Amino acid sequence: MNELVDFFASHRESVHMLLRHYLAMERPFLLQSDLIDEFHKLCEQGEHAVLLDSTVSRAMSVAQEAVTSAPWICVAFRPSIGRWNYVRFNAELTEAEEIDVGQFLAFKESVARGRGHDADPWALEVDLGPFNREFPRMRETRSIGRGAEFLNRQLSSTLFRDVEKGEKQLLEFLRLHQYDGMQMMLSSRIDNIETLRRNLRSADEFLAEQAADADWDAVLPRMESLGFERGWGRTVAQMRDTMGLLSEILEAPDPSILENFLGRIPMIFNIAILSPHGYFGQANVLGLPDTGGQVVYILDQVRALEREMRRRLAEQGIDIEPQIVVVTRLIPEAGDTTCDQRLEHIAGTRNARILRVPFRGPAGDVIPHWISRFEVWPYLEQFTDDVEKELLAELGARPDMVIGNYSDGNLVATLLSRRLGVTQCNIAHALEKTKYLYSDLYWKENESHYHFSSQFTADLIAMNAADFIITSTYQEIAGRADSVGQYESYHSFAMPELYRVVNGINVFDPKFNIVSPGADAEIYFAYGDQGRRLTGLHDEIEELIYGGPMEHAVGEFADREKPLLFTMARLDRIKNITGLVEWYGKSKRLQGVANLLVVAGHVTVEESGDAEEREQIQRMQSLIEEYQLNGKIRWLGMHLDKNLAGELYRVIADHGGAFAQPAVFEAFGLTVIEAMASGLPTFATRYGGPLEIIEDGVSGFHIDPNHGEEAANIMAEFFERCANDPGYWQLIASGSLHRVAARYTWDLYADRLMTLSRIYGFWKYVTNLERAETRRYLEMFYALQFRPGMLAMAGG
Ligand code: UDP
Ligand code: LCN
Repeated sequence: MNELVDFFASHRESVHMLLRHYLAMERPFLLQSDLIDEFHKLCEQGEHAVLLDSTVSRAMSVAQEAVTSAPWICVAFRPSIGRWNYVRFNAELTEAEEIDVGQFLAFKESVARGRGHDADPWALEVDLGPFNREFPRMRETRSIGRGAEFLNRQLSSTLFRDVEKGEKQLLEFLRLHQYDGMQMMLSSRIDNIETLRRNLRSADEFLAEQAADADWDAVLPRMESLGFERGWGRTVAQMRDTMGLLSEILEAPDPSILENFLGRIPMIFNIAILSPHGYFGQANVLGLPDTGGQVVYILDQVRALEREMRRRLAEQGIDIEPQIVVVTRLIPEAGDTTCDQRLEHIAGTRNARILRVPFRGPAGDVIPHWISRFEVWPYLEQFTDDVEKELLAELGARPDMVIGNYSDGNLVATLLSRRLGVTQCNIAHALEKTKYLYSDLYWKENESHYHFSSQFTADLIAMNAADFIITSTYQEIAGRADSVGQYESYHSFAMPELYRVVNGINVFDPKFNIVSPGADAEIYFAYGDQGRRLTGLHDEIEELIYGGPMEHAVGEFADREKPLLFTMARLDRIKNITGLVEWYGKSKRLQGVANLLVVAGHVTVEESGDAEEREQIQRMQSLIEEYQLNGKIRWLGMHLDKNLAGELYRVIADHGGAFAQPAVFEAFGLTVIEAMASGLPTFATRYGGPLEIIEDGVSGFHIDPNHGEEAANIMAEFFERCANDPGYWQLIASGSLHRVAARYTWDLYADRLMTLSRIYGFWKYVTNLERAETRRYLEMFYALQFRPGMLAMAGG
């Protein structure tokens, strides 16, 4: 940034013009696109062309936002992913100086509060940076989201730096593992490393003499006398292999050996998964308020995790049935869902179940009705107390890991894992902060509806308390070169009159790991996999698409020959289904080559209890009317069961159709991978997960929801090209199938998550004492900031 300050000094006149140009816009806040567009406009005026190809030009290309209050302009620069600098310019004196993030935020606050208001000099500054000073940090942007790999390298190089301490820690860790009173791995007979080394050698000599496929019982007496307990392997060959890994670690630790060894330790028998809000059920719930991909994700995750836990325990020779409990809210007024039942077995698993615990009011009364995810905060402490009791009774033991989902689940996971002393994993699904422009700065204006003061505080507490965080994509953590990541947006932000975050989370923290979800391979498989196709559903699907008037349907297709452009989502504003209908309505070209099939929400406002959905329904109706789309669009206001939805994607593929996901922002986008797994060419938003899921032009296409005309042209061009060259459709279809198979499967997910849980379990054990400072700070933040806000919300 010094370079910029120097350039500023030597080209005062041109820079002065640029600053005046920005001030002349008379907007207190300028976004990245405003800054760049205005910069180019100015450069087009010949005499300022000096700015092009200069330090200023390079700086403006990485400017993220500016705050103006004449004569001042403060600009936030993001020279590379996760790194920020701030510069304050004075347009009158043509001066520039670098400022720190706290000064930048204070300026932003004063501008947001309006002329005559200064930022509060006593505002609480939240800074978690100092607590992490002692902890290893990654430096390279390409390492972001690969925390476990980094930790393994770190652990293997530092574990034995202090040989005595490292060996002692490893030994104690290996003696820690028990299940229901049954000791595993090592017994107290081995109480020092020398004995461990010696006995590993003796065990290997002994095992070398045994049949390679003999099991633990066959070798038990000798192994126990050497201090080894169950858990090393199902067969003698596996036991020798695992012991070999440990010997190698003791000789000279290597990251991949450490990961391999830790991955085999029987540490995870019981898992609790927290997902309080919405309607969590297995049928009739998708599309209900606050109920979408998170439910699909968790149910698929549970099935995959149970399989993987069972496989790993069997490999280690342990005959224990793993248990997974998904904890959610019990809703007495549950409509035609099962959300009023306390316990429900999860289909496709042996043992996993949903445990529902009601929200209770201050007097202990059970809350009967659904509560928006923005309103749950006052109920979560009591919920945590109740969950703790019910969960322990249900499992008959402590869970070995708690996984939180979304802001509310992550907060409950934080409280629970602190009490129970177990590993905590966080999954955001979608962080609300980046969904709405200036949701932090103007939190007060939206507080009565969104309660972001509670939600963002809960997010900060949970993400800092978690032992590890898994995300579906890289961009979820750190964005891209030209866009800010969802987690990155928590690094620094201002909530005037509440607090100012100068270091909330660091994207270089090794707690971040990318573990992408999949699409249920039983349901979403390729259209060409004829033997598995659900042909029994074809008549129903034919009727849904091409039938005449029916309940919950609007419109009929006049020309059945055209391929279908299909979209399916909740009818939320952010999903932008109405945007797609509008682009389609405006594009005669697209109308000429494809029909539009929409599965979303309800077709009449009377059917909906959700204000936002009702507004979207009205908009759909008027767009269809305004653009006279009858004959070209069919809108099904119904929620399709997943088998039907799965077969529908394939039927559309049979007819050379495509899928569109036009969201204004999509955190990940399960429908995108479902469509791709069916072999359906997909056009999806470039804001959020789909930008990373799809390789543009290879496994689908990116569209920009802010440029509808261009998006419509991209789609029309695709259909036109396919009409001339059917091989092109096949090319994109097979690109999509390959992409999903390589990157987005639940088997890959479960394997990775199980490995991570062990690595972070070990890391937690090794660093537990040192993290006490962070924990205590977060507890204070919870007690002094979160609780009063939450109690005020409850009216108490
Ligand atoms: N879904 C469905 N039937 C419907 C609408 C949606 O089965 O009528 C499913 C869809 O297949 C996907 C999930 O709901 O599995 C939506 O997840 P996504 O991540 O796309 O969006 P979210 O709703 O979580 O924002
Ligand atoms: C929530 C969202 O908004 C989607 O983008 C995700 O796909 C879903 O959760 C599952 O993580």
